[in-house]
Amino acid sequence: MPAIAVVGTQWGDEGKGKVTDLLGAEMDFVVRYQGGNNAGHTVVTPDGTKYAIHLVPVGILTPGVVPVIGNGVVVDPKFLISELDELTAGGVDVSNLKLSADAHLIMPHHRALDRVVERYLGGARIGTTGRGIGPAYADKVARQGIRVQDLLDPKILSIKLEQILREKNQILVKVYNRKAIDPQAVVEEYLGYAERLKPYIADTRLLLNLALEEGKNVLLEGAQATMLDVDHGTYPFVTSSNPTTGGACVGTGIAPNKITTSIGIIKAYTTRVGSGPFPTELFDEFGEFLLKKGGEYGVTTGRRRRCGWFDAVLGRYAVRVNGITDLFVTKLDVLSELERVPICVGYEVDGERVDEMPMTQTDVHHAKPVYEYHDGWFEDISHCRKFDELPAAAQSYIERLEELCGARVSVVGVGPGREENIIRH
Ligand code: 2SA
Ligand code: GDP
Ligand code: MG
Repeated sequence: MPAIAVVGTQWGDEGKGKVTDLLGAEMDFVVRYQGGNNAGHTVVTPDGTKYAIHLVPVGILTPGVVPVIGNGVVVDPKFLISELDELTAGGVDVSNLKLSADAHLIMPHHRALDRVVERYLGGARIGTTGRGIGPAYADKVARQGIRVQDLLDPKILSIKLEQILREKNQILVKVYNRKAIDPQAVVEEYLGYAERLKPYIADTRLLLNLALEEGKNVLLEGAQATMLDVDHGTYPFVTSSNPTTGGACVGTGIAPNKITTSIGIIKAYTTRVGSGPFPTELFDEFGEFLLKKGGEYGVTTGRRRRCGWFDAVLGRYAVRVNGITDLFVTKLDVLSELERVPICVGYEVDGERVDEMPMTQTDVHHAKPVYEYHDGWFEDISHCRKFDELPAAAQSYIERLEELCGARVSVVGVGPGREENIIRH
């Protein structure tokens, strides 16, 4: 059995958590492959319990599934322990969790630098979650990272940290006027976390490959999304990892030819949290409508999400970049009660019509949406479970998205609950 990737197609918060949870029952392993506790995935279980999951895979909520934190994730150990404690207190069994020995750790200097750099950027800030994600990945690539396995060797941990903080403290104190961080205090703190995390540390690359060889089902759970990808997104207004399907290979050690299904989660409209270009963003009463009706507030930071109409240029781009085989459209229910529903089918860039994502960021910043207008529908569709139960206008809206994006829509979400879906394929 091959591996299945679930990826965000827009700027995140498409409802990946709900979809992963829905698929969880058929999976043996559910794996996070990038990002860290910047993610926020909401799951509403059939008994109405609402979970906000940040660092562990959503699959942890499904009994029998082995949840895995892959090598591509950056792990804040203090946060991980508190998330595990919270889940345990809520009756969730976390004992099966596997944590890659190769995953990098988020250290106190990463959190400090994330916040202070944002403040110094002023109007040019990225709007990060302040969790230390960017600085942790920067150190990983600069070969100055500290990995989960270093928690198992106190001597190495101490040597590495002393060396790294010699430089980072100069930056914190001299450039940003912050307090220096005491390496020995951090070593002690992290060795305490090591005691708690030891039972979970594993060679997840080997574990997952052996599982695939045995015909087990592996779900690769993306966090953030295509347009936040450090290579393929709206750089520099991106996160520091690769949420796209390619990142799932790098972030787990699973080869590309093992991933034969790539499910793209796409909201029936668009949202973005943080700074950066957003061609279909609305600043009028329709933007307010989507914000209120969609409950568009960040799960991690509580920030208000920017809202706009569906962008098919972006959808098509995501289908290509991720090799999406199936689209899962979420939140179609939010669009009920609109007279007409615009779809962005292309952009106008400095007076010129373009149909594909512009090559340069300057052009993306200048892109103005070209809309096609669809008839709306007024019915509450949250009870619909079959495609032909949807109002005709809602059906044709989905069919048009399918046509414009170039991938079939296999599932349509009509509410936040695990059951509130229309399964087509
Ligand atoms: P970072 O912290 O370095 O990853 O921030 C860089 C950019 O990536 C965006 N980003 C996100 N966008 C949407 N959802 C995310 N998760 C949370 C959620 C966000 C929240 O599920 O709601 O609560 O604010 C997420 N994580 C990172 C971020 O906004 C920056 O634009
Ligand atoms: P993720 O980061 O992609 O996992 O998404 P978030 O959990 O941050 O945000 C998605 C929000 O939409 C959550 O509050 C979900 O409960 C909710 N949601 C998911 N699918 C649907 C749907 O089909 N309809 C409605 N109304 N809400 C949904
Ligand atoms: Mg989210």
